[in-house]
Amino acid sequence: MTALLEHPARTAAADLTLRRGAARVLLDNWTGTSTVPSRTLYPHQWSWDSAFIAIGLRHLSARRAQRELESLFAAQWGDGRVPHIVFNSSVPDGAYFPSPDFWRTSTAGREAGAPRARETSGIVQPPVHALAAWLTHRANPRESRRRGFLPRLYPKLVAWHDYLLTARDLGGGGLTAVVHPWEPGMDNSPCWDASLARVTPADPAGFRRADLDHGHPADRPTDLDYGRYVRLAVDYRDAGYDDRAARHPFALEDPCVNALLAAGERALAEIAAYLGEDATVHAARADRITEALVARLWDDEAGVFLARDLVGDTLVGERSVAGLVPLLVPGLPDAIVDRLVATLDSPAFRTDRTALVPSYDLTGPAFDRTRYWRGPAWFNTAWLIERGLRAHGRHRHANRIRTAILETAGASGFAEYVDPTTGEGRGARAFSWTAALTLDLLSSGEDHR
Ligand code: 9WN
Repeated sequence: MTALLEHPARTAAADLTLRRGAARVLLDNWTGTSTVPSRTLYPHQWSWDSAFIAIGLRHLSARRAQRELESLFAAQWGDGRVPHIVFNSSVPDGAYFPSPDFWRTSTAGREAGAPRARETSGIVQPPVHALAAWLTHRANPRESRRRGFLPRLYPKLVAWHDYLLTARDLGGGGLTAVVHPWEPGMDNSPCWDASLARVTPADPAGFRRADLDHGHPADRPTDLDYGRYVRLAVDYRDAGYDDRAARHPFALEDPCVNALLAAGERALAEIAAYLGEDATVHAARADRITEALVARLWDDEAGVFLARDLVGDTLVGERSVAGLVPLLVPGLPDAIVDRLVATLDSPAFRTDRTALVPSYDLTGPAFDRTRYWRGPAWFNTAWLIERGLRAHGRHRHANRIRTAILETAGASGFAEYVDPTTGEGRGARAFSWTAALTLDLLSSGEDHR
């Protein structure tokens, strides 16, 4: 295991090299209107990737960061949803699965208000966008004002959160639900195993995975899981992506998604105040989501927030990094913050010794140090936890994670994720959010951002 605390302090020259490397990745992955997560594995625009990318890009070009978010929201649906993928029509269909001819949103999603002139997916990803918009604005308020960035984006962000808190409050408890494992952004987390087991997989002969052309089968989700992802997406599509008509056999409240929504409402309150709009509605919403998060998803014995399976109305007893992300929420009770910090240091996550924060409990029955969201450590979740720790004044822990991100990002060639026990890079390299968040930490230093 990497003993990160024993590493010498970074030098200015090392930081400059890292900054240049991160900038290079973002420049290479820019398409002219947005940034692909990876040139090989993910050749389109992804929703939460774009938000993390904007957070880093703002340090290179505030204008480009604004465009990153604007291009995503240009594909927003009439019902307020922001699709998890916006397809680039010049990329061949076979380059990524599922492709536009699978989702068929411009026809199947018509009633729900899918754009007619753009092809997108029909599901969503975590709402990091209001936070990204506010940080992007703050990077260069003059340029933001000149381009009318926030006045144009604010109503779209409000419609997006409205969709999540109305059409997607499937449990009726004031939280938003995910209806597909791709929605929380942690595709094959063990947290979904029991819920997914209820889903009959689609026939593997009916589709061809493109991810295995670039990713190693030992790192990626299994064929069985893919069959279930396809089944859920096909059924949602056949219900017209209508949340009232769809059956939603997979429906869970995820702590990371809801923490981001609470943090997003806080960011909307800042944006509203800046624009002279009513900020109190957003602050009140943030409070309500925070209360519901604690009431519905906190598990004191587990020491983390857990996902709630809405089909059986039970908490899922698997500890994952998603349950630590609520550290990001400003109004969290102190006792819960203390408990989460203790969990970070416990044998389950060992952030005193591991590289970054493992995506799943190191001592859990499904732990796998290489397979995607079943153990590997990701840079976006580490960045969110670093930010949360700092906001709660836990600077020693925040510094440790910051150091781990900076050390590991450069050494792994800006990997998509790393083996949490060694820090060795896995998945795609030159991965955009890894580069963007590295750049953000280098540019923002250890101060509160
Ligand atoms: C499916 C793009 C996305 C990330 C997700 C990550 C992975 C896609 C895939 O890549 O998901 O959306 O094909 O595996 O799990 O978090 O947004 O980087």
